[in-house]
Amino acid sequence: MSEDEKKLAEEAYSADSIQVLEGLEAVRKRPAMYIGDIGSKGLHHLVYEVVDNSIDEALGGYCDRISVKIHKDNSITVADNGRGIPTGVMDKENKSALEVVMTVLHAGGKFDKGSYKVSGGLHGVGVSCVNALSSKLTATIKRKGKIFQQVYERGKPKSDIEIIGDTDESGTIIKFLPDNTIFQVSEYSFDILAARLRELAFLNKGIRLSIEDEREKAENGNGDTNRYEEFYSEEGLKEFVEYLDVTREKIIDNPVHIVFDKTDVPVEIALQYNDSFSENVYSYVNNINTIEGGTHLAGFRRGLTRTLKKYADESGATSKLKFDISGDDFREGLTAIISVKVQEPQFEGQTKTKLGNSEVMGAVDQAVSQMLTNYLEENPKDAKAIVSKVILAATARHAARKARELVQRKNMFSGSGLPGKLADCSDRDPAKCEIYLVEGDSAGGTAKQGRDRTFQAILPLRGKILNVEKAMQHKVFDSEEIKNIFTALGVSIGTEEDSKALNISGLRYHKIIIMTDADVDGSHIATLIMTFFFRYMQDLIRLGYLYIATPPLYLIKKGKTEVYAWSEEECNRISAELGQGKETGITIQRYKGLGEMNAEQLWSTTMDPRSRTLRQVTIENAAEADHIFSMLMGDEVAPRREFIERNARYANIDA
Ligand code: 0RA
Repeated sequence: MSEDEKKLAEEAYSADSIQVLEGLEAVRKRPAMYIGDIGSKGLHHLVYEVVDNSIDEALGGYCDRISVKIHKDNSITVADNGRGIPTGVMDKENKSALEVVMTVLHAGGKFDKGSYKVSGGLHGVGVSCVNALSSKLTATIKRKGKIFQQVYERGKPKSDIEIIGDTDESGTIIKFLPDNTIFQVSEYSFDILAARLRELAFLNKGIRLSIEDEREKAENGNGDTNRYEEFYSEEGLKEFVEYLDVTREKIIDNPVHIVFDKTDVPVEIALQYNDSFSENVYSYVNNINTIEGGTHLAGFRRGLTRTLKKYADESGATSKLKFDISGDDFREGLTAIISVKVQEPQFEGQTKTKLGNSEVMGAVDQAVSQMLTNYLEENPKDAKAIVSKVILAATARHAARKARELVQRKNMFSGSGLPGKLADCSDRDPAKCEIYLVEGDSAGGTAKQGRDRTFQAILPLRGKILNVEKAMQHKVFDSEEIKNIFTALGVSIGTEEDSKALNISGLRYHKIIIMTDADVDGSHIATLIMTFFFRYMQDLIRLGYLYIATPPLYLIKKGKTEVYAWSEEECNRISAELGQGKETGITIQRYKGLGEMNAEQLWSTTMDPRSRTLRQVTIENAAEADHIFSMLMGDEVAPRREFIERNARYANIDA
C-alpha cells in the first residue's frame, strides 16, 4: 500500500469511527432535537425513555414490575424484572450488546427483530440518548446467574462491562444523573412522574409500576418510609375511564370495552357516558398521548356517530325529531380512551402529536362499528340510556341555537366590538401585548392605574365566573364574563364539524395573565378561570400563553425601608434581617387582597416585567388534568378537600 493509500484508509477508518462517536455527541450538541427541550419537560422525558424500554419488555410478556426511584441528588433509578439487556459480545462491533444499546443511537430495537416492539413514536430515541445526556449512568444487568455492570459518563464507557456478583434473578437496572451542564432544571417532580406511571399502568394492564421518592418522607408513615406510590390496573382502559369519571354521575353501569385485533392495527377503547356536558376523549398511539388527535380519533368519531345514529333510527327513537342530530350531540357527556398500536406511526401537526397514518382511520372505525353494534344489541337498557342522552343533547342544542339567533339579531343594533370593561393597550403587536384578567372591579381599577398602557390591557371580571364544568355549552357562551373574554382576546370558537375548534388567528395578546387575591376565594376564582381555559381554549395553554400573577403576601416595613415577601418563610427571614439592629419598629402587613395595594405597589410587585414573577400554566398530562379539574369543580366535596389538603403546601392556599 502506498503512503497515500494508507492515509486514505486511515481517514476512512477514522471517519467511520468518528461517525459512531458523533451519534451521541450530536445528542449533546442539540439535545432539544432528541428529547423536546432542556427544561422540566426534557428532564422528565429521560425517565419516560428508560421506562418505555421496560414497558416494551413487559409487552413482550417478559416483565411485570417496573420501579422508579428518585434519589436525594435527583438522580433516577429505573429497574425492571425482565430478561435483562443482553451482555454478550457482538461480533461486528466487538463490544457487548449492552454497550452498543447504551452508546449507539437507535440501537435499542435491533436485537429483537420482528417482535412485539412498536417504535416509540414521538421521541422514541432510545436509552442511548439518556446516556448521552447524563453526567453519570450505571447499567446493572441481572442475567444468566450473574450481575453485570458498566458505568458511563456523558455517554462514554468508563470501563469494560464487569461481573460484580451472582444472582438467581433477571432484570435491568438503569441509574442516571441528568447532566446539569445541559439541563436548565434539575429537580424531578414526584407528581409529574407519578401521573405518567399511573397513565402507563392503565394503558398496559397487568404491569405493576411504582415510584419512590428518597427526598421526601411518606405523609402517614412512621417517619422512615419514603413517599411511595404503586400503580396496577387489572382491567386497563376500563379502569382508566372510571378514574377520569370518579366524580361524575354515570349513565350506564359499566364502561363499554372494545378490544379489536382483527386488522394490522390493534385497537383498544373504553367509553362511558356521564351526565355532564363535556366531551373528554383521550387518544394514544403506542402509549403516547396524541394531543392533536388524528386518524384514530377521526375513525372513532365516525364509527361512534354512525353506529349510534343507525341504532337510534332503527329503534324508532328519532322518528319524531324535527331536526338533525349533530356529531357533537353523540359526544356530550362522553368519556373515552382510544389506544392503538401502530408499527410505523407518522406524527404531524404543530407539536407532532397528531397521527397521520390513513390506514388507522378504517381500523378504528371498523372496531367501533362492529363491537358497539354488538354491545347495543346485547345491552338494550344501556343502549336506551345512551340514545336518550344523545337526543336530550340534540334538543337542548337546537333550543339554544334558536335563542342565540335571536340574541345575535338584537346585538346587531347595539353595535359590537371590544367589551366596555376592557382597558386596552395601545400597541397592536400580539407578541408584545398582555392582558390581565382581574378579579373584581376594584382591583381592576387599581390595575388600570398601575399598568403600562402601551402593552398591558386590563379586563376586570365579576367575582366568580361560571363553573364551566357544570354548565351546558350554550350556557357557557351565554355568560357575559365569558363572552367578554372571547371578544377581548379576539378568539372565536366552533366550526360546522367541531363546536370546540378554536380560531386564534385574531388573538390580540400572547400573555394572558390571571390576577386574583392571594386567599382561598382568589385561588378558587383562578381555578375557575383555568378550568375554563382548559376546557375551551386548551390551545392557548399549550402555546404557553396562560399565566398566573403572583401578588406578594406580606409587606415588611422598617422606617423608610419596605420589602415584600411571597411566603411565610421569606417574611420571617426578611424581618429577622431587618431586625438585626435590635431596635423595634418593624411592621408586617399581611396582604389579603389585591385591593389593599395601591396602583404603584401593584405595578412594582406584580405587574412590572422587570420585577414580577409570572407562573406559566402548563399541561403535563392531559388525562390527569382532566381528573383533577373534574374533581375540583364537581359536586363531591370529599375528594376536593383531600386534594387541597394534599397540595396546600405547594399551592398558596390559605385555608
Ligand atoms: C433486547 C433483547 C433482550 C432484552 C432486551 C432487549 C431488553 C431491553 C431492556 C431495556 C430495559 N429493560 C430491558 N429489558 C430487556 C433479550 C433477548 C433474550 O434474552 O433472548
